[in-house]
Amino acid sequence: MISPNPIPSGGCSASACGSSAAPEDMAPEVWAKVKNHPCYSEEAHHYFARMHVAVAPACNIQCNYCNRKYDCANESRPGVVSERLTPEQGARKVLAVAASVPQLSVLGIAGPGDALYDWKKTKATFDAVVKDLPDIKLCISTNGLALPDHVDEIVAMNIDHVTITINMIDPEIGAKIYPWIFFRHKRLTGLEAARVLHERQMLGLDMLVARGVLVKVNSVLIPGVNDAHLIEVNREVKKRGAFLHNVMPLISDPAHGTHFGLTGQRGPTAEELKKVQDACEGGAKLMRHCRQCRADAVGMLGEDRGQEFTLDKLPETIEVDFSRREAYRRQIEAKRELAAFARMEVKPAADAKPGRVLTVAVATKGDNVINQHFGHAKEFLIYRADGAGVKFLGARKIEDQYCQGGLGEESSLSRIIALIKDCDVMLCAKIGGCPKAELTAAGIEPSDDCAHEFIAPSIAALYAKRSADTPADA
Ligand code: CLF
Ligand code: SF4
Repeated sequence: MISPNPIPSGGCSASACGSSAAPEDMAPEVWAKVKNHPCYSEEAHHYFARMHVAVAPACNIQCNYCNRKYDCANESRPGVVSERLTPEQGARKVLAVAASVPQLSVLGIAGPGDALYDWKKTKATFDAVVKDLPDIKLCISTNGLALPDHVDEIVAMNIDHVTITINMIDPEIGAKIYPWIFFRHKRLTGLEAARVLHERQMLGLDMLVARGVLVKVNSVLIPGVNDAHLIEVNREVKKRGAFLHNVMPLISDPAHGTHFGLTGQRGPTAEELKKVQDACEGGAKLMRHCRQCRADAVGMLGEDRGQEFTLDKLPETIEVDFSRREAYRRQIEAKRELAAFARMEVKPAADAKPGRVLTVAVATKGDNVINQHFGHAKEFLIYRADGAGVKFLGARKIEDQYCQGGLGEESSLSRIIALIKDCDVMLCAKIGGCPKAELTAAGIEPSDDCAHEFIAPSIAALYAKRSADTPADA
């Protein structure tokens, strides 16, 4: 098996086999746009970080899952934004993060309101950032109502990535999600509000696709409201040229003070979410690695370093070392080449019995490698291996790590086991005797045998070994 450790100094020609080349199902110009974007490329999220700045607090619609005291639920898990920033403060914060986080490749504006309704602040922030940080990608999240009015500026500013939250294409369903919108100086309610919002979302999507902007569609899965409907949303946005579809679970809690929270509307279970995602397969390509990050998130997806970069902690003078950022990107290209070689080894098992499946939880810090200790893992990446190959299913967040202050926490161990109870194997860089025994007793095979190896080839090898060890008709 190819190991990630010995990075060759020269590497092979990128066009022949390295990951600088686009994947087979993607045009090179599209790959050039997404290859460093951690949300638009599942592969990139192993290597690159995003940050949001909360500069746009105003919104032009009301969603039943939103309370404006909290982050925009379009793109964020509910939780108060630590700081609302002016465009100048936001730009300063971006520079400070870029100076110390070389992985930073994308700046997104995703709430706590609507980035396009609050356009002056969004634009002022982006203008200030690109002046000093030309290698950053710009990204916007919007409810879509104001989108058609801003497409020309979006294109002119090289904003290649726009997310539209589309929860319905049927206004009857929309009326259950949006009590009102504010459009052309008027407040509209009920069916009329939902119809106008729907028309504007579709128009904005069409206009962006026509101009070559990559559109991701986020849909909030609301059980009993739009769960059965989201497959129609998926098919419609595919037809219109959306690049990705991200079906994300409603987060609902009375403590958040939202209409849904206060009226008992629950969010979906992990199984219900997976069922809808699986039903959508075959249409618009699904994003499965979303972490529902905050509107002021900083860092790799799944980590939030926002508290390291609050205004009071920003240095007086900020200097970005561009050679360090460039060196990081070169290093990633080398890692990608190696990972691409490794993926070539991931072949479907020719003798796999139909239906034989291996579900694997992986502890990783990034780089596509099994490199995290079990006790330090903040999340697991879940993969499924079958006769067709190895597929990424999604990330599961660990609320409290097993190892805290050097000691193992019994109560968190049982929660972690419950989190991955459907997995056959757990792969990590290191695991102690006690958690190992408890995982084994729960029917999950823990292993650190593949420590510091690439994820997918390790799972493929494990699957092949299991297939060889088990009689075909077992
Ligand atoms: Fe931010 Fe959204 Fe841009 Fe990413 S997040 S504006 S596309 S840079 Fe990403 Fe976060 Fe999921 Fe959003 S993981 S919530 S999809
Ligand atoms: Fe809240 Fe975002 Fe909906 Fe506006 S678009 S109401 S900020 S969730």
